[in-house]
Amino acid sequence: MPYITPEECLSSFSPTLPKELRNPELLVTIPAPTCKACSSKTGDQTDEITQKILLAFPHISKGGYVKAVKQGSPEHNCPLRVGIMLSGGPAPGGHNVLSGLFDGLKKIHPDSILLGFIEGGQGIINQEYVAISSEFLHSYRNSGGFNIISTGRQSIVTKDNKKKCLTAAQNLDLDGLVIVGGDGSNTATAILANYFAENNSKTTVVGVPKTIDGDIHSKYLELPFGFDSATKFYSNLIGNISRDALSCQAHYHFIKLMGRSASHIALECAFQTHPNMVLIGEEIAAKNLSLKAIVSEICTVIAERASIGKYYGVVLIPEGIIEFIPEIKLLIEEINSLPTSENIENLLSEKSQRLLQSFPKKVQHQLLSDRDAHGNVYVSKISVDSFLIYLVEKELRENFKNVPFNAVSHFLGYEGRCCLPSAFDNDYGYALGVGAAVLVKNKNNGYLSCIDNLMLTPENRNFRGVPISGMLTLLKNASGETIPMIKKHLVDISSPAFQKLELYRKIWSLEDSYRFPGPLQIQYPPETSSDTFCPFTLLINKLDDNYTTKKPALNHRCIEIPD
Ligand code: FBP
Repeated sequence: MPYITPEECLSSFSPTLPKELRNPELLVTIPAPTCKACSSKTGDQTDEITQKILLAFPHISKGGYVKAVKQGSPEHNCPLRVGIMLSGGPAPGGHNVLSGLFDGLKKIHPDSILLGFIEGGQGIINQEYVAISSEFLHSYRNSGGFNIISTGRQSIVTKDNKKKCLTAAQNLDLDGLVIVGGDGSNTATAILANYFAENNSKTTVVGVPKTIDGDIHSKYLELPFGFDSATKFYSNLIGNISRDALSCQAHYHFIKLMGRSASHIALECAFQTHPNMVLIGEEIAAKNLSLKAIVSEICTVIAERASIGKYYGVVLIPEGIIEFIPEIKLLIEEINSLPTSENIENLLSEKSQRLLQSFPKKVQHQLLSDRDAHGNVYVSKISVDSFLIYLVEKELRENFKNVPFNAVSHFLGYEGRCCLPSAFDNDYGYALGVGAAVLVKNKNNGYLSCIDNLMLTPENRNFRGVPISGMLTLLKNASGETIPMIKKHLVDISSPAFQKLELYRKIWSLEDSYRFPGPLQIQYPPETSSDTFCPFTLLINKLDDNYTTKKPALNHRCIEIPD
């Protein structure tokens, strides 16, 4: 077999579009007929939150879900000028969002122009951009990362920055602005869309759902792009580590997995690799498990394994877990409420001071000194993996008759969010990009490009435009103000996926049922079937009819009626 270079491999992959999105030049968006609540959105919605959101977003709250049908005639299409910005952490599949948007716009009219804003929000505020050409795009197609135009976390919705974005859109004569991001960025998409409309701007603002964390979810939005590749990439590494654990039989591997808050990544990687233990933040919160209880549970498994001659194992730990542990959550809230100062520990309550002093010096420092962009404790920087090792060692020494324990810590993070995209994310990202072009063409301001039925093969999936205003709810922001925001979608512990984990966990803890998924591939495996290419958690939840009909849209207020 001839050797194929990675570059040849990337350029040989040609994304498959859903049938519904082929010929974007002919597509018009029409209301998707199944959503009763959305079609009468301004009329009969009485709940207080909805009313407040309607009031806050009067210019973008009137439309319901849309789908695309072939009705237009290409000769009436005008060239479109569209800007795109990438926001927040990178996610595999992002370059294909740009590719899909570019190709979609060119099909709508060959003279359409795509401008890529450099470094996310900063680029639009400062009007720094690059005009995307076919040649420029070529080497980025199907590749990972966001390096084509890079990304940033600059807010675009402060009073000043909204104005600057509007000026940029006017100066550059934009018909559309596409924002690729997660819960925070898409909240910003809605705010900007409303602001642009209020100021009679011709620019249609649309969003694309992204984040490896998997924590943005709505009706017709089963997953953001990036989650599938990152979890497959991490699972390959976890499989390798498990193989080493089994080979040497000498170490416990504590593996911290990226994912700011929700534990979706850990849950999916557990199904992919069958570790001996996996902690789920949402479960800890629901069961109100203290740090002591968590440590004691881990020690019990280690002692049980030791009793059958096993002194090794694999433990998965979501990086966001720290915020779900009740007493640490309170401590963090207390630290966040205090102004940053040198002697902040002296300002804490006595209980919090005692708790803090029981932690290793490194963790104390991380809690007190590392702050994120909002001035809050930088939760994702805390080395929860070595912290747990420290506590487990101590507990085994003091209460488990000194069971032998030799641990190694790992952090799987940045390398996964910029890995090679899976075929799933390359198809998905490309379709989301074409969908965004269709939404701009049809002036669906404040909409999110969504692809539904992700467990089907790519050609059979469905395109939907989802009004972002319908995804908003009232939440407290970092400064304690209650404002409309998209709520992070957490692991639902009543979901079939979590129930399945509960069932298998006991077996995995003692038996070594490790799974070794191997390296991530850009092509689908031969004999493609959905159970080999789409995330297991999605598949398990979707296959349970009861669950999907009862909980079609967590956090979403729209009620669907059958056709
Ligand atoms: P997004 O939600 O912006 O996609 O970011 C995801 C993420 O990769 C998290 O998993 C992680 O906690 C965080 O970004 C790390 O952020 P930073 O780039 O600031 O270190």
